[in-house]
Amino acid sequence: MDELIDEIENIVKVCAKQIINIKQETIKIDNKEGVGNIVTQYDKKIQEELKAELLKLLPEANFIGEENDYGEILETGYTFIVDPIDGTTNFSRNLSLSAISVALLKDAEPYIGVCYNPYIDEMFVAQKGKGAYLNGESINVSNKKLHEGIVLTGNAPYYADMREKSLITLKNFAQIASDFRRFGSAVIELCNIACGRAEVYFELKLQPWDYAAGMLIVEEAGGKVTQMNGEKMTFDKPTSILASNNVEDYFKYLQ
Ligand code: 2AM
Ligand code: CA
Repeated sequence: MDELIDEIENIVKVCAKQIINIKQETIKIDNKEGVGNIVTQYDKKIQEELKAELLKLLPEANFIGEENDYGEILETGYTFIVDPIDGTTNFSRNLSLSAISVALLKDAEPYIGVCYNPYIDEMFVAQKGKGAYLNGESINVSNKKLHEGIVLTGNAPYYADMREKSLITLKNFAQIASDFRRFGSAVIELCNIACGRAEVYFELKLQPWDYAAGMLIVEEAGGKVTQMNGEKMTFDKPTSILASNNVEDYFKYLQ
């Protein structure tokens, strides 16, 4: 594995300490565009710290971060795509279900993914073609079929016009699956697919920083990640997502 992974892991772990150490009452919430789209001073602070340290590692890289830091994706060279706190709503409500996500694209394709859930000290990493790992142990998607499996869902609550379709899609899956869960962090949902804790995850609309790292971890763990229409994921604009253990054709459960 590229030693860049160890260096990125160390940067992420240091930045993540403040997520679990903050005093809930110090959180200041601002609203962004859309319904329920919030940001705290910690999202911005952690993004600035991550950016400073990651660009020391790769000064020639471009940087894209959820909190208003939108560089270009380099067609040739490195581009970081970072979500400083994925699951901001969970973070603001002390639900202990958030993660830091750092993707490093090489020539506009995912090359390294690092996702860290500091609440339970779970560090998921992957490098293109080199497999996926959880705290150093190799991981694989499950081999369960949907009827004995768990569906993870995002219901894109931020986009009122998608709510009905999200719930109908969840119903289509939930009528077959053994059960469903909703963690409120695309990164945590994707990493749970990668290590075989659940079988399929869908969300009607996510931003590239929500999935750029987690999708590589799922793919390197033997899973499949596409848009809900089967097309390749995009990194320059938001898209829907269907991530699975690739054990069956899950498209048949979609609208
Ligand atoms: P965030 O917490 O970093 O914003 C939950 O459904 C998932 O949706 C989370 O990963 C959340 O990321 C993401 N998400 C995507 N678009 C969002 C939006 N407009 N508002 C809030 N969360 C959004
Ligand atoms: Ca975020």
